Amino acid sequence: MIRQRTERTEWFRHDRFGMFIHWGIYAIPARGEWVRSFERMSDQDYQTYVDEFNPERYDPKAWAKAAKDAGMTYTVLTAKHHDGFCLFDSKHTTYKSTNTPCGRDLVREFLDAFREEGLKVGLYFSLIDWHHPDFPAYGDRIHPMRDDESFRRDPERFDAYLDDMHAQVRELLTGYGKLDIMWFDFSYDDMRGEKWRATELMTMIREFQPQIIVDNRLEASGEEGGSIYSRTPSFFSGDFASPEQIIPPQGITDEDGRPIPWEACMTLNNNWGYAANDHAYKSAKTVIRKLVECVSKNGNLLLNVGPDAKGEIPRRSLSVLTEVGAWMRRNGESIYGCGEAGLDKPEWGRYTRKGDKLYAHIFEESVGPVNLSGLGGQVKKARLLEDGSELFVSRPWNAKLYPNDEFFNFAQPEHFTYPLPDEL
Ligand code: FHN
Repeated sequence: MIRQRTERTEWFRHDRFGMFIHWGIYAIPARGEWVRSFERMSDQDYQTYVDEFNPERYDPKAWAKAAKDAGMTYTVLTAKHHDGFCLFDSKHTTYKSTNTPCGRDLVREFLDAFREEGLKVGLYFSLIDWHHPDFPAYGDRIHPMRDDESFRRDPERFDAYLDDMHAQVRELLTGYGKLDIMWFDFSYDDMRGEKWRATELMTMIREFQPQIIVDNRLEASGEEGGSIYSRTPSFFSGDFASPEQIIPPQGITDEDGRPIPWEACMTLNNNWGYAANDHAYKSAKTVIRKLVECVSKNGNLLLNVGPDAKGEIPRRSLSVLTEVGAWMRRNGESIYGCGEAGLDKPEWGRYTRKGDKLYAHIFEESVGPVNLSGLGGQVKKARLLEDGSELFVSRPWNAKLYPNDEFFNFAQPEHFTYPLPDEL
């Protein structure tokens, strides 16, 4: 299990930076992807949006170029979110993009465009389906719109739901070419593991797409074998962990301390789906620092965009991605294929490492030289990634990194204010 997981995730642990795309009918109300649930919309209310869905400016090639220019190397699109609306031409529902004025299989066009741009492709698939007649309500926390008292949890009906859910996953696995990621979302309360018939689902996935990597959100309740964090992960525990909106303090390991592949998924503003009035965008600097932090802890960053009802990525998102891309073009070698440095976090920023190359990401404007604590004589030379210029590393026991002009002054003998140790 763990060996295969390590092999399957090799490209994932190298690529480090991906684009998450939450897109669907909810882009029309433009109040986030949970709008139907939070505003207790009935099927009829929501149908208004379905009937008018026609993203005439949808250009997945432009999306793919924006992702690539940002330095992203893989992407995950919501093929179906909790509202049950399929962005693909599923034969198991009429609730799909090909049944709207749009008339297009949006997933197929997305996959073609991103593969053509050389990015790896993944699909997000919701285990929850607010539209399916056989998906039961679970209190008012998850699906308040199902207030119908007569609706109850009925094993036969839920099995019928699972048959359709599995059939749609099979459609995606067998009808859309090679996929790199299957991103399930989400288990909750007692709805996890075999309640989704997870072994059957994962068996199908491994049969049709043996190379694909799967997130850990099928989860597992104790008796079904362990989660991805356990020393005995279950067959459906997944290939990578998927912390959301947070970066784990120390990275992620299992019970025996073995590193687990992981990616932090994060929004650029405060919503996954398009929200017209959410202007609280992260700056490019914040995104870069979060990406560096993820990599410094052996993780990835899956950064989300929420395209609008016309099919365009919001301009604010694009401007942040453009700035991040400019940084990645000059500094990407400190991200791709890198991981933790095995050193304490320095006070001025973070380290990432690739083999015998150490990358010092200096976040804080440091007064004077940067203390490469504990590195002493280990550093042979230093270069600024931005322009390749030489940086100087002093050779006392606690090496310091100097911008070249400053060190040049320091190097004069009278500046040595302490005896150098005999051995270096
Ligand atoms: O409910 C979803 C939410 O809409 C979004 O898709 C995030 C992304 O990881 N996952 C769930 C919340 O945990």
